[in-house]
Amino acid sequence: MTCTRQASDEQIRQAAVKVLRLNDLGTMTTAAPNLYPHMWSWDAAFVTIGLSRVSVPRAIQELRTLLSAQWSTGMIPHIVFSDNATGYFPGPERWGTDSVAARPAGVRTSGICQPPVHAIALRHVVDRGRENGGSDQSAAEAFLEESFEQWMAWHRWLVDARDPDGTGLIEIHHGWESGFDNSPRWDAAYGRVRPGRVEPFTRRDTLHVADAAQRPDDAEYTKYLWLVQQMESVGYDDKLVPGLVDFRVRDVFFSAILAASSDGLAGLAEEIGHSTEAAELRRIASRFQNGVAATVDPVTGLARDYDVRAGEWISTRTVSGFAPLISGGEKALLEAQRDLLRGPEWMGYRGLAFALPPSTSPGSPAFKPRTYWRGPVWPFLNLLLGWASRRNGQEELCGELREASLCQLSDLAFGEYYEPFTGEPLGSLAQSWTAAAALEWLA
Ligand code: 9YW
Repeated sequence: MTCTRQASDEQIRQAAVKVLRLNDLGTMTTAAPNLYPHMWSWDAAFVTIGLSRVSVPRAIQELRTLLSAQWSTGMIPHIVFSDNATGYFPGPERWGTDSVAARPAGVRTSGICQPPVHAIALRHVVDRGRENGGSDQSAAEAFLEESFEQWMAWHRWLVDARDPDGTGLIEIHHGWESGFDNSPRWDAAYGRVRPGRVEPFTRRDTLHVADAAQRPDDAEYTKYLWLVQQMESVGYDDKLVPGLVDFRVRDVFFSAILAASSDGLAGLAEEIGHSTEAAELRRIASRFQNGVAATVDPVTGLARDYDVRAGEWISTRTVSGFAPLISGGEKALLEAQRDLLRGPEWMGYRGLAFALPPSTSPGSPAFKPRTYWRGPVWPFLNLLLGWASRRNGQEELCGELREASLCQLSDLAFGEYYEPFTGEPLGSLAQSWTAAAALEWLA
């Protein structure tokens, strides 16, 4: 598919830098100007990747701010609240985390986590530092030394608290932990959630988008808050939550990211002489890589999540089915996945505005082209797929994702997500991780 860009590389670069500047509060970049006025954990990792192309010290600061919110358990919370805590619902009061002892003093956070993309971002920071040399290099290398144990604690917490039985898959307790909030992946699991009495609430997300129908509906939102209430009732205690929470799913995409990040962190560990930790991280990487590979549906070729409470595989056709491309694995599996991704159900679906994978396959009955995680294309995910395909030696796929992404992002809107067939930017505009993805693609 050929595509005509609406702006030059330099115009895209300048506009993307402007978005990151606009959303920069000094020591944290908000995920979006109005809709998300705080730091989100996995957004921060992508933002770091983009920032490292502009300023290595500022990129380091982003990760440092995130780490300042790490709980003593090792968990990195999914939201680090800025002082403007009123700008988003649910804020820290609703999360009830102020009384949790594991939370570091002076930082307000949510009580759950998001996919661990951070070590991949750290690798980018170190590489950019070394390319630039001088003070960038020394700052990046010093940060690696200084922060290493904290990343290690994060990966160990995930393994111990979220996969105590050694399945090779990470268990999540809220759709928000997946980062794919209302994806049809979670419909059956949410279908079994029966909320008790939920404290009254007023949403704010629907105030900031043109069309509320693009967002999760109120019934979905009530369930999201019910799960928060359940976890909050036991102070987010890792030992107690699994026994009481109504949502327990092994998330294949999250697990794949843990595999990829652990492998990346192992490489960094070796470079600074932490060989014991490097070996531990390689074991984690291979355990989760195997866990991911074992979920692949022999009929569809897509990886699957597993609903722990129902004892069922989840076979909805979403982009998370390409988890093996992220975790890495055997050549035959990676080739089959690549072919599927490029095929007629995904990047090659007839009529797409850009040859980029929709979050849910348009061939799936669950597909909704304008609704959040139910169909739209998410640009940051394409960057992650591109990064992984290059690591996998699949240069051609990476090139195709790059070309189509830059064409999409040349509208300079930096949408949160895009309608797959019209190419219309939806959700928030000037979304930070979308701008960051553009900067990295341009490099
Ligand atoms: C919410 C910030 C976050 C992302 C999630 C995405 C959305 C909204 O926005 O969540 O209210 O939590 O689903 O992946 O981190 O960009």
